[in-house]
Amino acid sequence: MFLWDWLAAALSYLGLYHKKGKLVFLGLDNAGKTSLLNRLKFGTMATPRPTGQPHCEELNIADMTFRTHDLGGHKQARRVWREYLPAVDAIVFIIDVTDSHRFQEAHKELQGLLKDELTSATPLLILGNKIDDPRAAGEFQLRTAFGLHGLTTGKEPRTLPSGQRAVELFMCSVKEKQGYGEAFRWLAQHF
Ligand SMILES: Nc1nc2c(ncn2[C@@H]2O[C@H](COP(=O)(O)OP(=O)(O)O)[C@@H](O)[C@H]2O)c(=O)[nH]1
Ligand SMILES: [Mg+2]
Repeated sequence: MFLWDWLAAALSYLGLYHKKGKLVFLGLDNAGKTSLLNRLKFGTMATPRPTGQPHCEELNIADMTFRTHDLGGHKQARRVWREYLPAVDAIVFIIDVTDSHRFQEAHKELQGLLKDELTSATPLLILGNKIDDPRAAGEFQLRTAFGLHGLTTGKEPRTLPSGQRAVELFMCSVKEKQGYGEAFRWLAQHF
């Protein structure tokens, strides 16, 4: 298969073929953002990382731009990704579901994002990643830890009342290629 065919196939799988927009992947370090980006880029988990951890990576395929930013840590980084937010069409917030010690830290970041007036109408996909790992928290447990009961707007395809922000949690494994296809197809119908 030619590279172009591969990329077109990858985009159609995600419901993003012929779509135009900017997506940003946010989450604590180690959540799986770079792995997800590489899945889109090469279809592999390989993480070329010769010079330490970049805080920001970008990928362009056709009319779609994907960017990753690590959350948490110092204010300087926050300023950088926040400047990018007004241009963003959809947000993907990734959580490592095996790392319950950092749920509180990740929850704080998610709360900050939910409160941010810059993106109060931007569709938000929350990915609970690494469900292949035996230590993974279940979906209900994750919804409880992140205060998502009653907050998410539903996995079924439907049009939301105007002004209502689309927010939903999907569990996935970037490693095992599970769950994120459905999640992106959900996201794609909201922008
Ligand atoms: N078990 C498992 N490990 C994963 C999965 N996705 C990513 N990882 C691993 O988690 C670590 C951090 O991933 P990375 O993409 O660098 O996270 P980032 O800091 O958010 O960019 C790496 O060792 C990945 O191989 C997954 O679905 N399952
Ligand atoms: Mg990374």
